[in-house]
Amino acid sequence: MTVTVSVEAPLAIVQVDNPPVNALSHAVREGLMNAVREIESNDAVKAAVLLCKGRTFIAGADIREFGQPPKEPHLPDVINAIEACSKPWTAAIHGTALGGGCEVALGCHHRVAVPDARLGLPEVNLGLIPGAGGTVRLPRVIGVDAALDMITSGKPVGAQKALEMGLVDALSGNDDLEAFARNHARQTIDSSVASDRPAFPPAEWNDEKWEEAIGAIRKKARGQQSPVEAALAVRDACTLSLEDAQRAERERFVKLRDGDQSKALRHVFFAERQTAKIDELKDIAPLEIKAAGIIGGGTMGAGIAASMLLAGIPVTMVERDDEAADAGKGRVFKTLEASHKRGLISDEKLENLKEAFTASSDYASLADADLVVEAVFEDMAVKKQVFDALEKHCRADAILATNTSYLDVNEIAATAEKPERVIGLHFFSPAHIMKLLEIIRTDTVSAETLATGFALAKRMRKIPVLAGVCDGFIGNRILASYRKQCDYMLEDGASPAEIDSAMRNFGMAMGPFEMQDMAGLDIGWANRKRLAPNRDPNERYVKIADRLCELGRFGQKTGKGWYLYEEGSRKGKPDPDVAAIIDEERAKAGISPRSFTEEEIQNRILQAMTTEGKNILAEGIARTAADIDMVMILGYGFPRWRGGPMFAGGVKDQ
Ligand code: T1G
Ligand code: NAD
Repeated sequence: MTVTVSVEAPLAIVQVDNPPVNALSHAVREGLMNAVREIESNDAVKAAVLLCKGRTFIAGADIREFGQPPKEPHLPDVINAIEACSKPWTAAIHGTALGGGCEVALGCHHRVAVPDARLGLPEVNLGLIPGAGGTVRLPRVIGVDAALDMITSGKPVGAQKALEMGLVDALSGNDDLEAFARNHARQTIDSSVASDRPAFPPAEWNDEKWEEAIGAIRKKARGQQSPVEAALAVRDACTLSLEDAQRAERERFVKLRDGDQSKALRHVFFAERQTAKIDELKDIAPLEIKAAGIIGGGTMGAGIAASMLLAGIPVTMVERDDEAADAGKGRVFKTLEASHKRGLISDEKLENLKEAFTASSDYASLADADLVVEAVFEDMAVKKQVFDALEKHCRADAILATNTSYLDVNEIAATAEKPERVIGLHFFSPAHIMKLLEIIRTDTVSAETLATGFALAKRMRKIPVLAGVCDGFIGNRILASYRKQCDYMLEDGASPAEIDSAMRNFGMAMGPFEMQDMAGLDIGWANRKRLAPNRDPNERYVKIADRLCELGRFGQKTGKGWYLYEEGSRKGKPDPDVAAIIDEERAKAGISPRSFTEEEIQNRILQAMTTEGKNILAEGIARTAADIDMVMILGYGFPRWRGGPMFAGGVKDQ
């Protein structure tokens, strides 16, 4: 039974048991509605406790049901019935009371929680809004400002903060939630437990304040509808009757649920959880990573080291010489100190992490490392030298990984005496923040090595995506394909600013030219030079980017790239010198420039991504279209609410 009621007069204990997260499936909704009827009709029952078995309180509606015709009882009706019950209900919360779970708790008359519980309304992350009274009840419980922030950001709050906000009435101990909730419920029988609530509706929230708040939310949403709809629903809660506000909320919810953005975001929710489910690895035991090594303390080496330290893995860094080792250590410590400054780690934790890190130029210091990642120059000869040194100094069973962006990992593995332990671990910059990790499988890698890569990703709270060996793996290969389209449109008549603006309006975090200026034009230049000997002479080649690189215009780091960066400003300005170079190249190619619409720019780029993605799938470089979507969303700023280039391009896995 997914919902049971046990009467222990004067209490009734209502228990939900629907693994894995007690989602509000049809059976749960029906069970709760029956529980209300049973409690209402039993005179011996004076109060109720609602608790859940397993690891969490109700974590929301069952997202898997959204594609199917909704079945009664609908959640709003269940919650209204709980709230209308003449006997007070106390919700006993552990784990994560999210979405519909938080709304059920809000329908209860009282809420208690364990200290490490979290409560939230994350529906906006699924392209939805709370659809069962959350936008109407939450502002009445914690006030409009706090409710607006929780609902439009989708961010949960911890139990202590929830207590301070008035969202929960009391905190139990870590292990006595049920007993604590029973006792709290008994106290509610004579309604001796009162909850003070903020004045509602709040006088200060006038039309002007709403306009300002909604405008700010719309700007931040960058084209996603749900945060704006959520804000409008909260405004309805303040301006309409309770009944009308609930009706309006439901209408907004249904419209969003059946819309493209929510379908895309629900696709991403499940896609994110499938990338690590590799059938061939499910029975393979990964190697335990007790200590790691990093070769190279530059941008990536330092970022990966910091990310590993934050995941509790001690790190030994090796650089070319002691001076470079010190510089690498400085970058690692600077990253850890930044996390400390933002309150993510305590003073003590910061010291412990620093003690778990050493840097030197001595490869012998890697003798105990279980896994080593090299992040040295993107140069095959240098990487091969490093792997030679690793084979000499590391344990025979240590895993040797390369962070190369483009180079052939099979070629690197072929130099190793034990190629089965060589793998690609392609982190993204900044490595301690970006969640994407492309795990590159060579022709010779062992299942244990692969399984260890996935276990490392989970421990570092990264989203791993399995990729085969090719130029650029999945993400950089798709990036190269749509950058070509950008260069063609540039030479045909578009400007960098027009293309960047079109892609920002598409929902990308940054346009392709702004992105190059941030990452550095030299990386792409080095790749074009590397690929030049094998380039198809019949393929159109645009020289504009090379012209800029030949002038040393590498982007923000040189103050000039596609744009001009005055005195350290990160916001670039169009540069007439770049326009002149573009005009020269058009003239050489005999091109009369034409204009491009924003839609044409967006379609050309999306189509390039989807086409390259199909090639990557056909070649077996990626397992699924959903994996490709996750790479482009997590690594390249593709808007989540469009589902990824494959989903947006109509390519779905069977
Ligand atoms: N519905 C269906 N399946 C769900 C689910 C849900 N709400 N939440 C999780 N799962 C599955 C998930 O796919 C995975 O399955 C397994 O549970 C473990 O999840 C009316 C309309 C709760 C914090 O957005 O945030 O309520 O892969 O790997 O890391 O207004 O799951 O094992 O087969 O993520 O410990 C609102 C979504 C819904 C919460 C647990 N609720 N879930 O994290 O485990 S909309 C949410 C989460 C709604 C109301 C509206 C997390 C978690 P499988 P997991 P975890
Ligand atoms: P970087 O130039 O910032 O750092 C490279 C470091 O390697 C330098 O500190 C250098 O001193 C050190 N090094 C060189 N040879 C060495 C050797 N023999 N032994 C020990 N240390 C040595 O480069 P980066 O941006 O950190 O890139 C490193 C690798 O990561 C490259 O393969 C690059 O393609 C890849 N990568 C870079 C990014 C990025 O955005 N920068 C993203 C993903 C992957």
